[in-house]
Amino acid sequence: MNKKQILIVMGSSSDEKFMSECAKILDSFGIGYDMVVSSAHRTPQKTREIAVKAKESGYRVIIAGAGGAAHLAGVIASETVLPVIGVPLPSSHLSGMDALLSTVQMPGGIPVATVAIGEPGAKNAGLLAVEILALTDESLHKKLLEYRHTLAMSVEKKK
Ligand code: RP5
Repeated sequence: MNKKQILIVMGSSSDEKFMSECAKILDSFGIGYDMVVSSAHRTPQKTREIAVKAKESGYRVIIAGAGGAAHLAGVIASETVLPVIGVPLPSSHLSGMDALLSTVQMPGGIPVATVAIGEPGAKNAGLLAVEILALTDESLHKKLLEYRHTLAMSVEKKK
């Protein structure tokens, strides 16, 4: 059984500069993950297989980041009932508004938890995935509370 609980999928290797923020968060919480490149448009069969096999591979949450006409998160969500978090990326001339609308506007029945555009979204996708895992992991829950405390302290120091 795969011990890596999170699967990060990116539409292109050019998305890594954004999605690395997600990986940093998972690293900081000691969560195992795999990061793969697969496109909803350029490699649709591969994307479908990844989504179909994700549960039996041991993943518990999928994070999908893509730019432009970003169907990656929605396509993956259509093939699995694992929670899917979509990260719209600003890789096009429309600065991510296209990806935001493509990712967030899912029809009723197939949810994608869509976060903010770009690096903050990638970071929050990682944190949201940790929060989902923490529902059944008390030590992870405590680490999240510590993270929030540290965050609040860093804001106070900047006053
Ligand atoms: C999307 O098109 C990818 O997710 C990426 O954000 C964008 C551009 O991809 P490249 O042309 O840089 O490979 O599918």
